Amino acid sequence: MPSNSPYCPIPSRISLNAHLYRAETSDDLRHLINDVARAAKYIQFAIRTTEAGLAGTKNQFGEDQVKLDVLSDEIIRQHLCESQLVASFSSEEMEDVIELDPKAPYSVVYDPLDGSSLVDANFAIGSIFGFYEGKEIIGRRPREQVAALYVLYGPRTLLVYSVGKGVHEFILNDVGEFILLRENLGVADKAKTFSPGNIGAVTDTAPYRNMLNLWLDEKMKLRYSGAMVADIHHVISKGQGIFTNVGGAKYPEGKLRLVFECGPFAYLMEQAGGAASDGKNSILDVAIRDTDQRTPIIIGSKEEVKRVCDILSGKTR
Ligand code: AFP
Repeated sequence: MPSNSPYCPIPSRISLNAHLYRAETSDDLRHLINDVARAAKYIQFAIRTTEAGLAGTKNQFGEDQVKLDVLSDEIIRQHLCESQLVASFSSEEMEDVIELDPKAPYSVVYDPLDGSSLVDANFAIGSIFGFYEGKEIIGRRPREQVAALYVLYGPRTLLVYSVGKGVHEFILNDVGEFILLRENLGVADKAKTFSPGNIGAVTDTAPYRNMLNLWLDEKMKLRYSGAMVADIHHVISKGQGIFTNVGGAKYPEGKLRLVFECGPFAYLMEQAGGAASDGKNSILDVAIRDTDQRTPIIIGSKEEVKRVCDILSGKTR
């Protein structure tokens, strides 16, 4: 961050580091977020240059790992270890919470490559991170996060972060720096687009089918890519919308994980003025019992989140 000295030129762009500094983020958290952002640059390079095949291994949930899942996880772990600021971390690609240095200030939860099954289709995919103070992750609630961010690898590479002072968007420029694109992104109360995940649940969950019919009858626009990170970014970027992934017979709690996906996005969405619910409570208030924990999620424009919760619970039709 340039000082007030007349010898420091007024910058023509605001870097992620300068923005974090202006937001009076603690030095430790600023360094850690910068380290994570650096990891994301290596991941976006790997996505462009690595063959998109299967790794021949499975993750803790028994899902096939693509090579890029494994590589992205390694890149992030390397940066977390080098930061010396991480007490423990938990990755969607690994079993258990891993303790690094119990005296270090933060714990990090992350999904290294959300939407990795879409790599071969060349759809937008991303990395998702949540940050907690201290070394415990189990027993916490996502509301205790002190920061969350995601990086979206699409035609452009974007980073969207919050440290509890609004939601801000950065673009990776040609010299490899994240520079400010838009500040204080906001999400309106009413939705015009819908993004319905786990849609197979309509076959055995009548209220979800009712909800879908309403969206179609009201001529709301469908915007669904199959990568939560891209679909939620659509809501945050356009400033309105609703994303759902609710339970049915096959996935009673929906498909998405509280710790790595729903928690960080709920933090960002509430910071943007939207809401995130599991159908009854804010996702931010759901206690983390297990890294494997899934939760239904209804997230986006506040009024629409409430309407979906009311319809799914049978309160209204
Ligand atoms: P992958 O990381 O295996 O591609 O899964 C992506 C994801 O977890 C999430 O990003 C999507 O919202 C969800 O799966 C899509 O699932 P359905 O559309 O099948 O419900």
